[in-house]
Amino acid sequence: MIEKTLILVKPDGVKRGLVGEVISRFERRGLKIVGIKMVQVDPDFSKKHYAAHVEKGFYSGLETFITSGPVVAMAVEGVHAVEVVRKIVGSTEPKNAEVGSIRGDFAHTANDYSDEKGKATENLIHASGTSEEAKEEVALWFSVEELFNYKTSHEDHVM
Ligand code: FUP
Repeated sequence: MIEKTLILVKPDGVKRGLVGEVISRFERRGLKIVGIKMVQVDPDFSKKHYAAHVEKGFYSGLETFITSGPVVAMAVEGVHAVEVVRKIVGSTEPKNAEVGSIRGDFAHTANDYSDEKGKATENLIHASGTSEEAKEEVALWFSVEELFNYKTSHEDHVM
């Protein structure tokens, strides 16, 4: 099954200069970038993206974090892309992320530590959690005109 999924390099990743490193990890695995842009998220858009979390105690810190600087948003396409991307990214809480994953190689913080400080856990990346969520998130972040079809934009390269 070929599907699209949403990846964000969050403000911590952009500030740390990890955009290229992150992109290369998806590209070298064979996933195709079919949409990409740099975006300053505002509080309204944060509430749309994190609609499932708006009522939670950690939301306010999460909004402060995601609006703290630009993010790089990508739509990538591939076979079982949602599952493959989540593996490349690693466990949501960086302290639990496997070495070799993006979070496991570039972050180590934990929810208990950030909760204590009233801050979000800076975990470098957002990646859609399910195929359903991926469809909604790609549609929220990208217009039809901003998305490219890998079959035509990468036509001479098989997956
Ligand atoms: P994920 O499924 O990986 O998007 O992660 P969750 O839905 O569990 O959490 C959404 C975001 O909230 C994650 F980036 C982590 C962040 N978070 C905190 O910052 N603090 C918490 O205590 C819990 C989650």
